[in-house]
Formats: sequence, structure tokens, C-alpha cells
Amino acid sequence: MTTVDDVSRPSRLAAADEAISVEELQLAARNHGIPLEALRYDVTPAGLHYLLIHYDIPDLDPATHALTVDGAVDRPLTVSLAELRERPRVTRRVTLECAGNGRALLRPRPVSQPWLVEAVGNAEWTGTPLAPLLREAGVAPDAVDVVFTGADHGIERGVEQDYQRALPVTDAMREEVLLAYEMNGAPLLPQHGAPLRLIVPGWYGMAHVKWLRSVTVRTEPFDGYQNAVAYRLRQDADDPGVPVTRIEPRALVRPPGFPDFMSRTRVLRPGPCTVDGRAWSGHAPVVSVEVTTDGGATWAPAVLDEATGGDFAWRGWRHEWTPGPGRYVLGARATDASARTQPVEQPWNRGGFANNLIQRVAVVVLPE
Ligand SMILES: Nc1nc2c(c(=O)[nH]1)N[C@H]1C(S)=C(S)[C@@H](COP(=O)(O)O)O[C@H]1N2
Ligand SMILES: [Mo]
Repeated sequence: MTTVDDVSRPSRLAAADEAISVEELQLAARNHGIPLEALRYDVTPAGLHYLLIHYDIPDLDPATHALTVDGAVDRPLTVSLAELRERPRVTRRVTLECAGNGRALLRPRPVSQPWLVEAVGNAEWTGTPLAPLLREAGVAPDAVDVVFTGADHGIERGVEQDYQRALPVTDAMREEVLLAYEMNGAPLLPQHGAPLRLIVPGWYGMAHVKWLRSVTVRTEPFDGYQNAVAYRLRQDADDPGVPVTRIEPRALVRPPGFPDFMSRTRVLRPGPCTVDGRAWSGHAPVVSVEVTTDGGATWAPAVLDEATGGDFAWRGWRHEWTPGPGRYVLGARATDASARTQPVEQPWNRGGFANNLIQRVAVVVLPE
């Protein structure tokens, strides 16, 4: 008899000389990144925001969609989208980054969605805070986890599942956590979770459950696949590891000049050039950004833009540079108020999560 094990791949590492496979390309073609020139926008236009969809985009009708709140609560609730829209409305600018960002640059390479650096976006999410709804339902005093279930369904490494992720109850009760129904002032697009998704400011993408249909309070730790198997930092397959949670600090350079089609090497004419980009951290606000033009040998401080987007949105930065003809490697390094910063050599983990290696942007400045 045929079983899901016949079609579902185990997790694995690429061999030392193994190129990106058609299966990795299949994922990459579904799940696009932000074009790096779009770092020019403080608020990422919805169509330029990165995407990560494990299974298929489900077909949900906003007219009939409802959210249930159940499990270890005094009063289970069912709330329609229309009722959620009548509740207090909050808009928050939040940087989302996929926990697998940077995976394809690791050696050995974990075989999965092969991100380089582009799995990030900064959007304005509008919705209603989750905590008051949980308080209305009456969370049991011995609750430990809150499970968020999406309407999408698939198989991963032999396990058939709805996409589900849990947060510890204290994180779910943070006032910043939103049940979001709009992105950048318009109803959510199908690919971003229409008609309802969770937004967990500061956390890597996997926590922001899309196509949200239920919220279940538990008095036992949640051992579902996306918490207990995927999204853990482990050194090998037997290592229980630790959960992936908040976003490590990172800065990206908006590539200057114009690109070569195949290599994406940047081409510039000699003379003054403003190097700029964005920097973020989910642990604490970014307090400094440094820029290198020589691949990390020397660093200069960048000037930070006003922090207008709040604590969970990326921050713009700029650096004036006047290069002569030659070859350069640009990069930027963010440091946050918790003194976390970016490594020059990326520590490795088996899932390829929470990478924040300093980016390398190859630049050629043409002769005068
Ligand atoms: N239901 C559901 N929610 C999900 C996912 C998913 O596959 N299904 N992917 C998660 C991951 S891994 C990321 S990085 C973010 C991506 O959100 P975006 O596509 O809106 O950028 O959604 C998260 N929420
Ligand atoms: Mo992700």
C-alpha cells in the first residue's frame, strides 16, 4: 500500500558539492523574497513583501469566516470576522523575517526553502489585539501554551497536519500581539493569510499564523510538529534543541548602482554615493549600524533615520561613500539595545534557522 512516507521527504543536508535541486527551486518559485531594491520603501508594498507558504493557500470566504477560542478557557467563543472588525482597531508597523532566511548560504546546506538574505518585509498590519479576547474567554490559571491553527493542510516529513504553532501563554498575552485583517490599509491578500492572521511583533515568521481559524488554550505544553520537530535550533537530528523565537539583529544594504543580470554584481560610476538600507531586531531596538566597503576588514558608523515605526519595525540608515574605480564588498552590521549583533562567521544549526550573517554585496566601480 502507498503511504505518505512514499511521497514525503525526510530532512537532510546537501552533500558538499550538491547544487540547489529542482525541489528547492520549486519552493523558491512559490515563496519569493523581497527584491532588495524595495528596501527603499519604509513600508514594503504588499506585492514586494516576502512570502512563505508551507502547503497550499486555502480558499476561505471572509463573509462566513469565524475564529474560535477554546480549550482551557471559562467561556469558549466563536467570533466572526465582522465582529473582530468591530473590536478596537490597532495598526502596527512590524518587520517579519522568515526563520530560514540565510539558509542557502550555510555549509552544509539544510535542504529546504533556499533563502539567501531576502526573506524579510516591513508592513503595516491592522487588526484587534488578541489579549482582550483571551481575557474575555477566561484563560485557566494553569494554562501554559496557546495554539494557533491555520486553515491550510499538508504533509511534512511524513506527518499530515494543519499548520499549527503555539506560543507560551505569556507571549500570547502580550498587548502587541494582533489578530490582523488588513495589510498596508487593504484587506489581507490570499497569500498573506486572508482573511485573518496572527502578528507576533519581534518573532520570526513561523509564529505569525496565517488563515487563522482557531486559538486553543492548553494546560500541557504543545507538542505539535511546527513546535516540537520543525523550528528548533539543533546541531544534529537527535538533539532536542531549543525553540526558534525572536528575530536576531540584522541589517541589509540596498544594493547601489545597477546590476549585472546574471551575477547581480553592482556596477557604479566613481564619485559620491549614498549607501543605505534597513536594520531590525526582534529582541530590542536597533541602536547602531556600521558599514563596511572592504568585506568586513574596516567599519564606519552609519547615520540612523528617526525611529518612526515603533519598536518592532525596521529602521533606515545611511552612509556617504566616495569610491574610486575598483572592486568592493559592501555589508552592514546592526547592534541592538540588548548588545546582540551580527556574526562574521555564521554559527551553524541543522534547520538553518536564525541566521544573521553579515551580507556581502559585490560592487565594481568603473574607471573614470
Ligand atoms: N497557516 C500558515 N501560517 C504561516 C505559514 C504557513 O505556511 N501556514 N508560514 C509561516 C512562515 S514560516 C512565515 S516566514 C510567515 C510568512 O508570512 P508572509 O508570507 O505573510 O510573509 O508566515 C507564517 N505563517
Ligand atoms: Mo518562515
